[in-house]
Amino acid sequence: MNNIKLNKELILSLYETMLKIRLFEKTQERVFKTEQEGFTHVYTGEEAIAAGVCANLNKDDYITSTHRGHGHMIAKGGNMKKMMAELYGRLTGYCKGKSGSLHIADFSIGVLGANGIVGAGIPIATGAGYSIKLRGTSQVVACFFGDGAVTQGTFHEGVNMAAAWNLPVIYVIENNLYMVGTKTERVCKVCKNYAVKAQGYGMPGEDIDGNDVIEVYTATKKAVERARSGKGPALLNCMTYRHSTHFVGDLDVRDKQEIEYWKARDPIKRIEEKMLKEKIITEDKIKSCRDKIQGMVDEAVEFARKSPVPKPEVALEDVFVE
Ligand SMILES: Cc1ncc(C[n+]2csc(CCOP(=O)(O)OP(=O)(O)O)c2C)c(N)n1
Ligand SMILES: [Mg+2]
Repeated sequence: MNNIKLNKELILSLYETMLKIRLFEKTQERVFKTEQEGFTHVYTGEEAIAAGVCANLNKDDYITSTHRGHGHMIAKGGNMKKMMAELYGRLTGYCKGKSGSLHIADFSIGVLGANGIVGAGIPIATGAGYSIKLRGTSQVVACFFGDGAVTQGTFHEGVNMAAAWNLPVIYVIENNLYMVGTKTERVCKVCKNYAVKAQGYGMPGEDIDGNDVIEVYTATKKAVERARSGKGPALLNCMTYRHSTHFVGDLDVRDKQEIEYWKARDPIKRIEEKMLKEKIITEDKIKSCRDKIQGMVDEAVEFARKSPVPKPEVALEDVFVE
């Protein structure tokens, strides 16, 4: 765990964000298995990345997300009731129940959308960066994507343009070593140190421990300050691991020992241990924090369950913009 000193309030708020993501998804997984509501790809094990990155962003900064996007949405300030209702396919959901997990967006807090197409968020983030430059504001964009997306053409096109035009975009690789069941090392030689790619585009890049929320926060802070001051983009390669299968209900092809190795490095367990050691928190406070957040998630489930299902006649509404 990184030894950089952050203030107590900031560490506690990073912890709460991670817990919100964890408990939202753990609850949703249970709901899916018992009520068959909401097909999802969960982020469990990777929470430190969304929490550490988004803690550096303002409400009007943008993010682009992925198929594994609940963590990004929650960390950027998304509404858990509207998210849960969307997963339940209800009218009160973020997209009136028409999108499910894969297309949730909230432009009012800068979330330009989850995305079912691997790598598709990268050029969208570059475009948002260009709009910031044209409008002359000090906003930034955080662009989340997986290690698999780095091998897509959209990565080269999007990152190269942002570097050439000094656009304020932080490209954040959530490097969980896999793309579905394929180990990324089978298709890319530098996948464990993707920061080397940044040099080729002419931007700073850093390989970091993505399970250490303080390290993620600190590396992002540097990149965001640089981007806000007009110096252009940066690439952060965050090493992490997903605890669950690729999607909820999928088979796991990964080695059991490897899974155990990474579970022992769970980002939430690590920050709890650090906070206990440094007397930032007590065991009682951890419990009350968990209870409080679980209560919020349970309310979101109740809200979703009680919400109406959209009528078939509205299926084609909101599909096209005039
Ligand atoms: C362009 C495209 N190709 C293939 C897929 C099928 N697919 C969905 S998720 C995924 C793996 C993506 O791996 P990565 O980017 O590392 O994200 P992770 O699932 O590991 O978070 C693939 C191949 C897709 N959705 N889009
Ligand atoms: Mg991956």
